[in-house]
Amino acid sequence: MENQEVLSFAAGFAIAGRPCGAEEITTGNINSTWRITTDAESGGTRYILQRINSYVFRDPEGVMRNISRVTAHIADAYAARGIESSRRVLRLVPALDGRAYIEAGGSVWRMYYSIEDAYTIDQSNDAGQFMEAGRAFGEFARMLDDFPARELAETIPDFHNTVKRYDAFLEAVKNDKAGRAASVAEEIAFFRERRDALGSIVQALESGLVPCRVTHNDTKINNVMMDRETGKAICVIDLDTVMPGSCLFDYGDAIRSGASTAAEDEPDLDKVKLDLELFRAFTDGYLSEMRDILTAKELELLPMSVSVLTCELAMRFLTDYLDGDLYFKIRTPDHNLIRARNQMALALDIERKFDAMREICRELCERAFS
Ligand code: GN1
Ligand code: MG
Repeated sequence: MENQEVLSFAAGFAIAGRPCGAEEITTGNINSTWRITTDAESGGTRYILQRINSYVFRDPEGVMRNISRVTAHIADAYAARGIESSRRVLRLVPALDGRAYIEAGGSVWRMYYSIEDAYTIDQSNDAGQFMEAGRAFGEFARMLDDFPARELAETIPDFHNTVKRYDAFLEAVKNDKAGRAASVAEEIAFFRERRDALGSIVQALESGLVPCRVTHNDTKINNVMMDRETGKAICVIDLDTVMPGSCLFDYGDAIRSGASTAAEDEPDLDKVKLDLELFRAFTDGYLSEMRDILTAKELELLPMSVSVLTCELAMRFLTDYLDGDLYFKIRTPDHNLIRARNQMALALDIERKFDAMREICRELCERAFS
């Protein structure tokens, strides 16, 4: 998309001054994002402009309603405690007509104030940093503990419903739209073997064994902004998938994405392992915020959630590969297959380390309650 066009959309928001710079930020797999700068006379202020992917988010209004409510709730909670929150929670820039978004060029666009002097990391081997991420996602959940979760729109219905995702996977195998099923028979078998385990968290949620909470649903470490000066986590970002769900989705997905020794699309599978030190660090940070909130059942299911969420994403990548790459942005024709194999390798290592994970959780829980 031409910068000129992006700038014209940016001008639809109540920003200070004239937007003059648009630089695309290409890290996300779903939405498209630009950093917008206003001209020097008006202070060179920076904003984040995003086009919501309407293939993935069928109800962009619901997405924006959720984000408006959740960010307001967190800002109010900080204000009530006398804490300045402009760098601790995302702030939407209203459109010129007062709405939270604009519709332009066939898409829905929204804008945030940029959080300055902060950065994100795509991957970290630093236990201290990963503990900060755990603390940040834990704090996010804690701040929203008194929010009526069921009032939130389900922005992607059944997002972590692994039972339905398994059915969608079988459907993709059957339809074989891209003619690739025969070439990935081993991968397909992997998920058939894990069918029962895959459904365990969603079944616990549906049967009421674990509570429904506000969940973030994309708890990658790069969705936490770190303060440039202190290195501490300051703000959780990427709120499109905030929905009702289980906190086990968030915890499991955070470990899956952040405690791996390799990037999600590393093709050399020998490099893909679960790092138990990172696992411990995140769990420690998360429990430092959530220890009084989580139920005994949730605590018990922490290790299981890591296994389930890893298999879930592996299966989603393979499903998209079978469908002909409709969902995730790809950079090479086999990108989704590489990602699927990578996450399968991680899932296998998690299975090998399951007892060690359980032991670490037990130890941290004991400490948390002592
Ligand atoms: C997508 O675009 P990004 O990186 O925030 C996906 C997540 C996956 C992730 C894997 C809405 O997130 O569920 O875990 O890719 N988001 C959506 O990299 O499907
Ligand atoms: Mg995301």
